[in-house]
Amino acid sequence: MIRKYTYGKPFQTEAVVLQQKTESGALPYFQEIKEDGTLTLTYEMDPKDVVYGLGENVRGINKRGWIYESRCMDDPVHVETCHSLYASHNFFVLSGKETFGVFVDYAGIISFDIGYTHLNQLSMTPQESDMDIYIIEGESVLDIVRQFRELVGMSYIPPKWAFGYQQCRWSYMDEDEIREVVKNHRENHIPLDSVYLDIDYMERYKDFSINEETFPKFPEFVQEMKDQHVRLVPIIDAGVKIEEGYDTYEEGVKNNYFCKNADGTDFVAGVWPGRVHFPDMLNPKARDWFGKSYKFLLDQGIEGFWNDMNEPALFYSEENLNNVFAKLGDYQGRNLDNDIYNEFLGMIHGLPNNRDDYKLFFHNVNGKMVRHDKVHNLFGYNMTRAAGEAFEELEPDKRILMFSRSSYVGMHRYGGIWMGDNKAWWAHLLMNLKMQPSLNMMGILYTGADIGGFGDDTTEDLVMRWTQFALFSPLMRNHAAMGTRYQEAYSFDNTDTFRKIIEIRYALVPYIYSEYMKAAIKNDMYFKPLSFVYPEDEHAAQVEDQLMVGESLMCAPVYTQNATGRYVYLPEDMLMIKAKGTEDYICEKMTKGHHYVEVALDEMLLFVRPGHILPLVKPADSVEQLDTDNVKVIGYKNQAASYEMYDDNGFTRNYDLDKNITTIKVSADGDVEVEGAKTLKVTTELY
Ligand code: MIG
Repeated sequence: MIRKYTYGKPFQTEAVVLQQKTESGALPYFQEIKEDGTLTLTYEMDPKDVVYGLGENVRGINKRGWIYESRCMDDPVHVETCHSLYASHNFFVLSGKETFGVFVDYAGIISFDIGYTHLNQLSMTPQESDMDIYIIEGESVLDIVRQFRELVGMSYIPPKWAFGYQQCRWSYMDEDEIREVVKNHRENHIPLDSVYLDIDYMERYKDFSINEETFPKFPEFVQEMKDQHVRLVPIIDAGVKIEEGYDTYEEGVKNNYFCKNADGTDFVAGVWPGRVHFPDMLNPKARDWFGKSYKFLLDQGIEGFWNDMNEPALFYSEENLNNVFAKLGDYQGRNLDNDIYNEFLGMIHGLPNNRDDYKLFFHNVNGKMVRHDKVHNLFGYNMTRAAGEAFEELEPDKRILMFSRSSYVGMHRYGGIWMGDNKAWWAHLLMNLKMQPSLNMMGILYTGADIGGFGDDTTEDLVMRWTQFALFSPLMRNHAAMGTRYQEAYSFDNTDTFRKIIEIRYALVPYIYSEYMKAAIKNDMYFKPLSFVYPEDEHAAQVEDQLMVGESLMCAPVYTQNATGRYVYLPEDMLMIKAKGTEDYICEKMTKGHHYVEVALDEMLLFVRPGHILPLVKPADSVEQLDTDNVKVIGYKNQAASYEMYDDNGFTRNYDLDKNITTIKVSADGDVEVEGAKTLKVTTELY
């Protein structure tokens, strides 16, 4: 059951697709406190209550014990005391003495204090009290999540090739460097489906342009890569370079498609290309125009994009920069003692992503000027929506890969996200795991973090362990920042080990794809905390380093350096697969409870649930080359089980569950029956 409560006059975010009527009574569960015009809603938690959700944030699967703030931020140093990352995901479920879900549909800045100020108090404080709050009740946490997902609409579905392994690096400078990356994968038979184009493919960082010196024959190059089953995925940045004669800039100025200053002139910020204007993503006409601009690349054979810097990140606003320059001279010749030095530094450090700068510009929403800071969290969402809506028109019969850095609830209908600029830290491998189910709760299913870590120099063992976990993620992309150590799968001594790990991903692609499609179509989660599947098991709620992956699997990665094993908790008897590769693994039946399992650096663990089977295929160099008609299933002897495999052509938009399901049934005697869409050849391996 969903009930909606309205405070003040909320900005219509269009996060919700199933419109609800506002209730007349008071908001249940919460107490309202008003102090100095600020509204705070509080709830007294039971010490045992668990809080799930809030999407992209630091800390645990259980969000208790910290204060989170929805304020989309470009912050490349995600230490555990950060309050905000790139997104605003104001949905959580409190589970315990009372169980209910809360979605605060609010475009501005809001904080969620979940046991920070007071251990057992949850409180929500919006910047201004104009918001819709949805209270959701249901039979279980998962049921509440499903209702929420129905409320906000179906998740985005990428093309099937986007379930392959993908390689990115900020500093692949030209065609030849990319050819080399592809060659190194192909020669080593490390599967690969795409290579990303970071900002250097553009001409002076101009959106919808191509550097003709480094990519002289772009459409031919795109085709050359496609002939090798590799897609190129260019980046699109939020800021449009100010440059006379540049069409995107000139069209934007002429039609008033850019965000404005209070005086009606176009707002100027600094980002990659230097001085830029921000397209007014909240203005429907500007959105339509910006989205249609992707056509420039679609026409050259591009089938996927990633949207960056759309918090929006700014290096500086021109206004603040001028102020800083005006003041700089005052410091010259002065004795910079502690206080003055800090003031001086603070001025410079205060230039990027300055909170006050977000108050300087305005959006034109159907004729009304809205100050940016009041709708700050909707920018990235609407940039991706711009593209998503345009793709529906420009490519009605084709799925286009799209994911974004910044997001708000509702953006999951148009694309996925990657988890932004993480670091080559072991802690961020674990953070990656914990964020997955929280993001799935928001409807963001196509997601993953930069494998190996984006910032700082990585190590071979970290990339290995990370790849062993990330091979379960729908978005599986290795990415690193300019200036850091190279971390492609062939860059280290043990290329064979990397190949074997990535091959496991390809053996799993039919399973991962099936589970993704079923989750998207049925508003389910692909990654779940153990407690969502085993709500009666008190210990399951304690487990924050294992996840359920679709219906058949549980994963338990090693995320500690130099560890040669780990503790695993099994909420029921399971079949453990300890794998070095698709031809090199052992299976062992294990009993419910705690275990210590040895896991060498080149090994990883998968657990198959009883009553379930795991379908596998032979790996190939790319998703397109997989033979999905010959399937091996791993399961239990003397147990009847079945699996619904989803398959389709992988690129059209008619996702028909009934038509595309093939059911594989294994009887207690081990007999196999295949029914439905496809004729499969199935072999079994039962334990
Ligand atoms: O300020 O385009 O998160 O993935 O490589 C850095 C360069 C801008 C941030 C993205 C990252 C990307 C980088 N971008």
